Amino acid sequence: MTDCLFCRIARKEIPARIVAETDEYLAFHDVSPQAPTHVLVIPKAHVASLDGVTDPLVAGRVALLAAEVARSLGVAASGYRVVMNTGADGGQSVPHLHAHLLAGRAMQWPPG
Ligand code: DGP
Repeated sequence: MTDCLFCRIARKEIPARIVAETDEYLAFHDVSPQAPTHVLVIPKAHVASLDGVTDPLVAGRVALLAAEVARSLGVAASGYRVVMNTGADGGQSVPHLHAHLLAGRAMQWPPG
């Protein structure tokens, strides 16, 4: 999708601090970190949210790339949270599927 913010990051039209990349997926630091480690994982192909995902591989690849990034950044042993905000009530502000990898501090529950 031409004007989508994360599509533009995927095409390298907007700079981002990339931490991992494959042909089809990208992981980059969130511009507004909510934890000492806050990375976003996206498919490069546009899909608006988890609600629009039809291929289970897409959700699986996003989740497993988040786990791989957690290991590569050295936060897997202490633990982390992976979140996909979905839709308005889910708190999603960017309509391109993304998983938040949050780590580096103890997370609270319920998340609010
Ligand atoms: P959500 O609210 O779940 O849709 O999360 C969107 C996240 O995207 C939010 O944590 C801030 C982040 N974000 C927004 N604009 C940019 C940007 O231009 N660059 C980067 N790296 N992150 C962004």
